[in-house]
Amino acid sequence: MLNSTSITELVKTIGRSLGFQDIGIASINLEKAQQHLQQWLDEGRHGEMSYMANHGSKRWRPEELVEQTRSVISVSINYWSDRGFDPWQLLEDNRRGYISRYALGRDYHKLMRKRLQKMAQLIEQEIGSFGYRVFVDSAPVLEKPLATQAGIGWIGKHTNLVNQHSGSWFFLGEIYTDLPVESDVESVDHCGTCSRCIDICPTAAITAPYRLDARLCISYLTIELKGSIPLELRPLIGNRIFGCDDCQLICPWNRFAQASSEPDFSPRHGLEQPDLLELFSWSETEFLSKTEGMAIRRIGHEQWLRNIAIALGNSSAAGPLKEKMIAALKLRLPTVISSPMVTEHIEWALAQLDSNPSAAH
Ligand code: B12
Ligand code: SF4
Repeated sequence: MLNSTSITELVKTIGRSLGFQDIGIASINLEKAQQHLQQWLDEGRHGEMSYMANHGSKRWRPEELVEQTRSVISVSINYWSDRGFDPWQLLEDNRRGYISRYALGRDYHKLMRKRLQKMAQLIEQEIGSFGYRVFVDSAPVLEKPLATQAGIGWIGKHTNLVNQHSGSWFFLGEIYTDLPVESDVESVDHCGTCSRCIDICPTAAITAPYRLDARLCISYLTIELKGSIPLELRPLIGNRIFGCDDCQLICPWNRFAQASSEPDFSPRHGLEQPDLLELFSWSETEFLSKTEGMAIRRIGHEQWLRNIAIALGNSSAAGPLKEKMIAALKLRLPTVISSPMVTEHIEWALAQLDSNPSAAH
């Protein structure tokens, strides 16, 4: 058996050969993160994401989630690529919707899980059998604190993990192991006095540095929230129809973002600057087939229509475009009458367009 340092080197070499950008070893003491998580839950900031409160101490005690765990291999994979246009302009576009960058390509969960599995097998080939389990997002795992402890980056004021050399456009994944390997040095916070993410957030969801009220975050509202979106937040959502990137787009560290080399993360079906009316016209069958293999599919057709209705209602389109939007919204009413939730959002959008002074009849 190799010694601890050699295993660490081996793990990193194998990880890099599989296309992970950063690989580190985390210690499994998550006491500080547990306190913050507990406070966040006590304040109800997780909203309807009840899974964040379930599973008890398994989330902060890796050895309770997977017995015998002694260390965690944490990895990151970049998903960013230049869209070839200014995202801020798209956010102001009356006709188009904004889908967050992470969701434009193939759903990362499957891709990363498979690759982590492969990584563990390759390590086994070199050092012999060991105990492990791989995770990406779905299990009760504190991915960001683990990645910080593995030296991959620090939790920024917007609460995303930031890396000094590559910014924050990356996903995280883990291998829980029973290997007795030494941990990497924990990353240091480099946010300094910058508060651009806090200032830019459309809904003031970052209530203080490092503190996010998920109930206000557009990512939560458009993806996680299943029911009606609170009335007072709808105008602030603008044309963001799936997730939100504003706090990352403004972050100075993303000047260093490296384009992803994963063809699977390339944008699909022209969804990087989609036409709202076209998306709104998709039948459920079209929605399911066009979003196959993508994270967007998880929200289902009803939530999809709900989100686009809000974007249409927020458009300041005038003249024929406004008329087309009104017609499209009205056309949907009889067909979605079985969904009071969507109907209510369409009625809200029609009222918004009607009261919009810049939009002439
Ligand atoms: C729940 C969740 C959400 C929720 C809540 C987000 C959140 N900040 O918790 C919602 C739906 C809003 C969300 C949105 C997004 N998410 Co998300 N989400 C998660 C999930 C499942 C759990 C995160 C968690 O543990 N939250 C618990 C709270 C307590 O943690 P926290 O807010 O980060 O707070 C930490 C610190 O800020 C600090 N802290 C808290 N309070 C205080 C107070 C003080 C004084 C101090 C100093 C520190 C401090 O300690 C806390 C614990 O470490 C993870 C996957 C996973 N299993 O880890 C993905 C994950 C975090 N999401 C991810 C992504 C990509 C996103 C989006 C960018 C998607 C998008 N474009 O729309 C947005 C980003 C929004 C944002 N600004 O964070 C990636 C992030 C990758 C990265 N580079 O960081 C993850 C890691 C998934 C993955 N496998 O890649 N997400
Ligand atoms: S993702 Fe958008 S809404 Fe959520 S904290 Fe960042 S800027 Fe605010």
